Amino acid sequence: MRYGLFALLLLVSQAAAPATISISGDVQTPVSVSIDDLKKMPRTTVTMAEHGRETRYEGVLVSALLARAGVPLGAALSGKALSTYVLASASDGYQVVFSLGEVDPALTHNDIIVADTGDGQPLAATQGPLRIVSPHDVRGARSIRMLQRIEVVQLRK
Ligand SMILES: Nc1nc2c(c(=O)[nH]1)N[C@H]1C(S)=C(S)[C@@H](COP(=O)(O)O)O[C@H]1N2
Ligand SMILES: [Mo]
Repeated sequence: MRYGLFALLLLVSQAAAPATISISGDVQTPVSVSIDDLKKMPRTTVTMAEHGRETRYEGVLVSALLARAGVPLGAALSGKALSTYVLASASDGYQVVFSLGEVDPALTHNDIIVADTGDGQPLAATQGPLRIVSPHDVRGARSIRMLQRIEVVQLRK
């Protein structure tokens, strides 16, 4: 019985993703970004088809969030900085990686965003409250739901 309650609490704590994500690792300044912060930033809309159904996601480019943490982008994304990757982790333990070059709109056209709404509605608990959407991937596998944190790793320093 006691164990049952413990298991339930564990399940609940794992299921709830925060409305704030942290950006840390090889950054100039670690930052945490809330949904309120996202609403005040330049917004990007993308559509992604899953199971034959299109959803219109809205949010902020991952690159704009990385810029806040002082990650090199644009002209500064050259040389050793190009060995940098972006690790995204979710509250269910799921993790995906993007290269820094893939998320920089000055280098590639991937429109990878942290979304806070789908079809104009806040994301359901199984999706959000925050989710990365990588709309030009062939499959949705890297569009990580229940996003918790973003860590930046520069391999060559
Ligand atoms: N946190 C988390 N995100 C995830 C997954 C997961 O297991 N956990 N599965 C991925 C896979 S394989 C797919 S196809 C899409 C499915 O997204 P949907 O449930 O919105 O269709 O979510 C991706 N994001
Ligand atoms: Mo998938």
